[in-house]
Parts: sequence; C-alpha cells; structure tokens
Amino acid sequence: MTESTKTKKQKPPVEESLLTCGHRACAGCGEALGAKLVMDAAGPNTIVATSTGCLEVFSTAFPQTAWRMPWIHSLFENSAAVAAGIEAALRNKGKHDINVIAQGGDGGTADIGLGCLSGLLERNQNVLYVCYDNEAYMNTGVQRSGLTPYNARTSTSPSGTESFGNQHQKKNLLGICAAHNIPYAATATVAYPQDLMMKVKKALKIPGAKFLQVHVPCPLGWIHKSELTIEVAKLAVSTGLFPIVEMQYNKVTRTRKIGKDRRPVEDYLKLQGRFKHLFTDTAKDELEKVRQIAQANIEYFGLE
Ligand SMILES: Cc1ncc(C[n+]2csc(CCOP(=O)(O)OP(=O)(O)O)c2C)c(N)n1
Ligand code: SF4
Ligand SMILES: [Mg+2]
Repeated sequence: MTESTKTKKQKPPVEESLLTCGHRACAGCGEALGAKLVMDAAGPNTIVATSTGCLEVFSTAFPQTAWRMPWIHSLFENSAAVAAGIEAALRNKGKHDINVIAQGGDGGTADIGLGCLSGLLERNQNVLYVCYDNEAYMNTGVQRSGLTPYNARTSTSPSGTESFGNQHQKKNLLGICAAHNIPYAATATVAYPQDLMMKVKKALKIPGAKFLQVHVPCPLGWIHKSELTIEVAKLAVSTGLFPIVEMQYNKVTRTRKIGKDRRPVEDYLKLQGRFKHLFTDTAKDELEKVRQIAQANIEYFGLE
C-alpha cells in the first residue's frame, strides 16, 4: 500500500462531557467527577446555578469555562434562590421542558445556604438541588462544616494530644430536606456512577422540588492518595458511614443494602490522614463513637 492510499486509523468519536476537561480541579477530585456525572445525566437541555466553592472556582477561571451548557455563578449562599428565579421565569414563559439544577458544596448547602434551600423546598418549585458533599469548606482551606463527620481533622477542628478533630455529628441533611415533604430526596456517591446518574434522571422527571446529596471525596482535604477516591467512596458506604437511600414524601422508599459486604469503620478511616489521630491508645473511646455512628445508620435505614 502506498502512503497516499493508506487509510488513516480513525479514533472513535469521543462524546464530550457537559463539564468538559481542562479545568483546574485537583487530581482525583470527587466533586469534579460527581458534577460531570450529574450534568451528563441531566443532558444539555438544562440550566445550572452554582454556588461559590471549589466546583465554581476550578471550572470557571476567567475568561475560560468548562461548562458546555447554560451556567450561572450565584453567591455562596443562594444558588437555590437563583435557580428558583430561573424556574419561575421559565414557567411564566410557558417553557416547561427545560431542567433547572441548583448546586453547591456542603458548606454552601447545609450551612450558609440552608435558608434559601428550605425556601425552594417549601415552595416545591420544579428544581433539582444537588449538594456535593466533600465534608468541609475545601475552597477556602478545609474549614469544618455542618457536614464534616465526627472526629475529622480540619483546619478549624484540629487534632492534638487533647483534641480529636470535629466534635459534632454530621448534620442529617437528607432528613432536613425530606422533612419538607418534597416528592424526592436521595443520597448517592461517585463510587456508584450508574446509581447516581439514574437518580438524577429519575429526579428530573418528577415535578416539584428534588434534593440529591452526593458523597464526593476530596484528596486534598481528606488527605488520601488521588487514586484512592473511588475506594474511599465505596468504603464510606460499606462501613455504614454514608448510607445510600431514596426518600419520597419523607418516607424511605429504597436503600442500598450493605449485607455481607459490611466493613469495619477502621478500613475507611485508615486511608485518610484526617482521621490519623484515631489510631492511638488515647483515642480508643473516640473510635468506638465512630463505630456507633455507623451502627446507628445501619439500624435506622435497615442496611443489613
Ligand atoms: C458570604 C460568603 N462567605 C464566605 C465566602 C468564602 N467562601 C467561598 S467558597 C467557601 C467554601 C465553600 O465550601 P463548600 O460549600 O463546602 O464547597 P467546596 O469548596 O468544599 O466544594 C467560602 C467559605 C463567600 N464567598 N461568601
Ligand atoms: S480541594 Fe478537594 S474539592 Fe477542591 S478541587 Fe481539590 S480535590 Fe476537588
Ligand atoms: Mg465542601
């Protein structure tokens, strides 16, 4: 075959994600993966409002953007209110076939943005709210949030000879949202991408307000190797520390059982520097408290 007649090997076309590559997230960032999966499940006929936080900062360094869809940056605390306005405008224009998503980190959702989120859920507006739960205020230097787990070390809940990191339990954000009696509230994780995408698609088909909390490991803040993101996320589920459930009108309708795959909490904690202080003789009682939290989750949701 001569050079001119040789058929060039064609690369198969790569379908580009709606949150495309080239952004500035850390290697192994669970939040970047989570947002990509959410957007690809939602599809291009979607408008997104995003709170200030890592997701917004790493994806929109001016003048570039990684979003291949209509996207707006709200304040830290009000992506739910901005999305509510977008939904109301679309409704007034008679446009009922466009998805509206509001999204934010755990700090932007469970702490500073909780009032705006509650208003959205109370009004039962046709918006899906997604919280990317990396369990601290990562973008500003790993400060603790209401979703930081018990005993995790952060820059504002340090560990030392007398202290064992965060001394508050992780806020029950799913329960708070479900208690608004909305048609759909669920948890998901980047460990199980098909389940996560299924939940986004399912939620977007349900009229009214929907809430999804996605567990997204942060290698920088949790102090684990970048390549362990999925393993860490899986262990959060199999230890009982992050239950995967669906709720409709404040009733649990579906859970991911752990069963015989149950693992001791130590398997999860040991992979992360933020829990390093729990593996000393003086921390035995604290470690026992983490075991009790996992056991309480397993019993409450019937995960065994
Ligand atoms: C009213 C207000 N307070 C504080 C800040 C500073 N700030 C920006 S992002 C951020 C942390 C975001 O944490 P989280 O919502 O958990 O998102 P993550 O960065 O972890 O993804 C803070 C404190 C701000 N932008 N606005
Ligand atoms: S600090 Fe954490 S959340 Fe932020 S980009 Fe890095 S890995 Fe992602
Ligand atoms: Mg966070």
